[in-house]
Amino acid sequence: MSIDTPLYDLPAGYTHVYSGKVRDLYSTPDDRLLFVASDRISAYDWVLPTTIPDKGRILTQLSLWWFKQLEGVVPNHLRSTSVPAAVKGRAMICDRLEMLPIECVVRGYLTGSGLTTYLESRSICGLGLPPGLKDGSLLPKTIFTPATKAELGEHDVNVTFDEVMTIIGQEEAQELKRLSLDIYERASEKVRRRGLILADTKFEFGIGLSGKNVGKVVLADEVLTPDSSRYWPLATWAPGGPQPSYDKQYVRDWLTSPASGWDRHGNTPPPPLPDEVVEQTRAKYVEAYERVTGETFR
Ligand code: Q0Q
Repeated sequence: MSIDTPLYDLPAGYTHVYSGKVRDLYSTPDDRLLFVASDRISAYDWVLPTTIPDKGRILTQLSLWWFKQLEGVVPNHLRSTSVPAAVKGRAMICDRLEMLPIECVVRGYLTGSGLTTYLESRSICGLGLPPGLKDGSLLPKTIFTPATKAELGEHDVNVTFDEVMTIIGQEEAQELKRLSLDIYERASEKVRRRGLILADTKFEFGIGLSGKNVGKVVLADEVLTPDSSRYWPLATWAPGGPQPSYDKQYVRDWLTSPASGWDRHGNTPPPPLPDEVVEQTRAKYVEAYERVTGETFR
């Protein structure tokens, strides 16, 4: 997929702005943004050559469900779901915000890059943590661990809260932290009742440029999806080793099995996924949607 290949057959007036690993952004004829969730899937920092049918639609519907759950808690950038036919169900029309250059990561459990940093320094983003924590450990308290956004393909860089205040100012830094922790706690409690752990998540915020949200901190991007969050089944939670990824474990297991013939530590792109791995992975995304929302995915 070369960068100038049209991704979707959109009407005149929609202009491609940016593509991430699995999401695509367009400007609209009325100068808003069309936020599209593709069926692409990434693993081990690669975008796989095989897509997962309905992944974009499932994750968009989950974001929409969370935006509704968070009404009254935090303003959001969602403007409309009346999108072009080519991206029906997998896209949102969003207000254009002045994006804040901070990845607002909230962690209730220790894993991933947070675990790596903890093992090196027994701290994350300047926040000291007790000794003896393991992969998957519940943290003594939920922590806000911000990062600055990296270029496509690079990893975000952890920063301290003081650095966030220096970058965006004290008032907005404090609001990002307050909102991020509040949203995480509400979501974590809600999904735990459904037998899921929300281990960590990443929010993006911007400043409203018009209308009722002008000057306010506004929740942007996707929200609390399996792409921006780690969800674990509560029943199988066992600190001391890697917890199974709710949605990508089949993909990760196959890619690292002899069956794929792929070396994740090499520089060759991963091979196409077998049909059964695609089907199992789609089913996990549907299951995640239905467990979180309590609604049937249609
Ligand atoms: C904006 N992104 C992320 C992205 C690739 C999204 C710019 N409401 C907004 C948003 C949002 N969301 C953005 N800019 C202004 N107003 C979001 C990183 C990247 C595809 C989709 N980039």
